[in-house]
Amino acid sequence: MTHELGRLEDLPKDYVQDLRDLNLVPLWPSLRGVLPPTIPTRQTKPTHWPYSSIKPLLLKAGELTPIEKAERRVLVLANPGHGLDKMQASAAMYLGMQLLMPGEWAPSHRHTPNAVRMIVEGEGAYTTVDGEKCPMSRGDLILTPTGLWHEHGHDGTDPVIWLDVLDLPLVYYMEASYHVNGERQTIHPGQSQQQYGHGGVAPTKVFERSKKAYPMLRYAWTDAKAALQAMASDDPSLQAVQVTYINPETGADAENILGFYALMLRPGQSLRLPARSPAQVFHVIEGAVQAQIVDHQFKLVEADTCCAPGYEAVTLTNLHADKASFLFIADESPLHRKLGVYENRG
Ligand code: 1HN
Repeated sequence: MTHELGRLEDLPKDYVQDLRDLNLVPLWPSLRGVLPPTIPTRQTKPTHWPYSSIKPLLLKAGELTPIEKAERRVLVLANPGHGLDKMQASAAMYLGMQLLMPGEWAPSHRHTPNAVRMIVEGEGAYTTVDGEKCPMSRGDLILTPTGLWHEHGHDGTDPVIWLDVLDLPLVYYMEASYHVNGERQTIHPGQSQQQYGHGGVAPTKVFERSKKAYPMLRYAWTDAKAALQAMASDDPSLQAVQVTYINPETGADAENILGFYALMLRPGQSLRLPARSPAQVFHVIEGAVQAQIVDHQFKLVEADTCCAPGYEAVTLTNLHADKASFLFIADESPLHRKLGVYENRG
């Protein structure tokens, strides 16, 4: 039973002022606000960012702002429900589209928020993470976990664009967000994708004394796509043809706070994802997908991105009747599970 609670206006003004002077606040006028009945208040609005609108503005940023004046040349995909200035897609997720022009270099730094990059367009760029040179190709996922040095370079001939996903809003809220600038990294041999990019086997560490917390930094799209296609053809009754990007040493999510997945929709398939507590982000790697989120129907084409608030079911429909479509998904599941607030409401 939810009772009407006393309002602030019900209290004598001088009493409220006496409280305020002592940095005190009565709880009951605000209790329902912070603890609403049955379902949380979500500021995260279903939002669609079409790539066709972002790309020309991002290329324009390339003309307007040299990389030295930007460090990272990014247009942030901000959720209007949170207020654009907050630069957040959901409570815990930040999204940005980043442009690197041929010959440019985005200098080395490290920071507390975890990041990943999903490569959208262009060839010839690379990210160096913790001394490992990670080539960027369309659909690849590259991790830059908390605390690891990273910088971006570009030896190709055309602009390269990628989607950054960070847990920045959460880490900032925790008052734990900061960065440190560094020197250009020396590249060492030992590409993690070569060591870990083959399911079921992992390098035997005969001589190693300590394990790396993040052994795999680059997840090639060719491998993830092949896994999805193999799963789909192996079991035609499998409803959700989806893989999770994991740490191959532990089997846990690739990063601590956000979860990353690749989903294949069969030709014409419609898939209802149950209402779960974490917010989600959908990005089309290949194909075209309709996303039904609350009272919104987004028609997503290649490289489009959208987000959905938590506690809502999402229905994804492949708009191609004759070929598969592929989505990259990011969500807040690892965070919710670790904090014990994860729910699946069906
Ligand atoms: C960052 O370090 C990168 O390294 C991109 O490319 C986006 C957004 C906020 C804070 C740090 C990068 C970022 C970022």
